[in-house]
Amino acid sequence: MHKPSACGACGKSNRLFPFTMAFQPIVDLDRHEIRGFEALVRGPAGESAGSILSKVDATNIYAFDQACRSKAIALASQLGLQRGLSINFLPNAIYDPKACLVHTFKAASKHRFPHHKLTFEIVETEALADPAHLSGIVAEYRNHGFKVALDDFGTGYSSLARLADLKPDVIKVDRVLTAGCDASITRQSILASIVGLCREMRIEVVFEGVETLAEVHTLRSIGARFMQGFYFARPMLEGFCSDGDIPWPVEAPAVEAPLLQAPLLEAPLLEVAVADRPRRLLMSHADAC
Ligand SMILES: [Ca+2]
Repeated sequence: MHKPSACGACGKSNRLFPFTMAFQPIVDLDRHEIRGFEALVRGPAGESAGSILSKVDATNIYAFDQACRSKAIALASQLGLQRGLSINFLPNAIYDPKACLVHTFKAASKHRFPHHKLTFEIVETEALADPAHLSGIVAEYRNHGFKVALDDFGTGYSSLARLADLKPDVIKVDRVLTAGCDASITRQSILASIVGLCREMRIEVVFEGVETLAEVHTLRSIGARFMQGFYFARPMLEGFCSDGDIPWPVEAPAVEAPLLQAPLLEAPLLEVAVADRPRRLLMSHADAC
């Protein structure tokens, strides 16, 4: 990874290409309300993230990453967002936490965006040469009252070791685990253990890439509360959907489970019949509390 020779090099990068943001809701299934929105980069006319990210290289990654954070905050503020805002960032695009994040902090202050409503999602696309560097970034965000999320949990570099090292406020479970979970006992066991683990660690869990009602019901049966995905809403270019736009599933009242006193996997998750899975998994979960 190319590194600038000194902090401030982000401002000397090549002139950036135009881009904007789309916003996809993260929903709260307990309250039937939108928890917040994730800002996703798009072209000015709604072009895909891939078409924009293909223009990012070693000469402009610092400026682009910084501009993304500032753009998301400015746009969300101009659009009158009252809910939370999640912003992706690449830890390798941060050269010096204190110097590189100052523009983000200024953007939040300028737009009077409450720090506690901002969550920064750590996206690791390559191995970090210095894991302590990431810890420094997380610490700097926390010092300013922001939340930190571990993105794409369950894939690549977003591992249990990273969870232990960073102790984020939120983890976002990747679609590789949620996709087809209704038909996979193995996935249900893994997801249930993630829910239990994060409950013990007081970490919020968001399940990404939820696309079907069957996945929603299965995730609810193992105690999932926050979800994101095409089932609920697609990203909206420079706009926000409302609570009334979400197809809230009809379901039994949610169980407010206290912290687990025993490992969730001690519950007989693998012994229940597939046809009876949602009810039995919920009972197993409650029994374990
Ligand atoms: Ca993300």
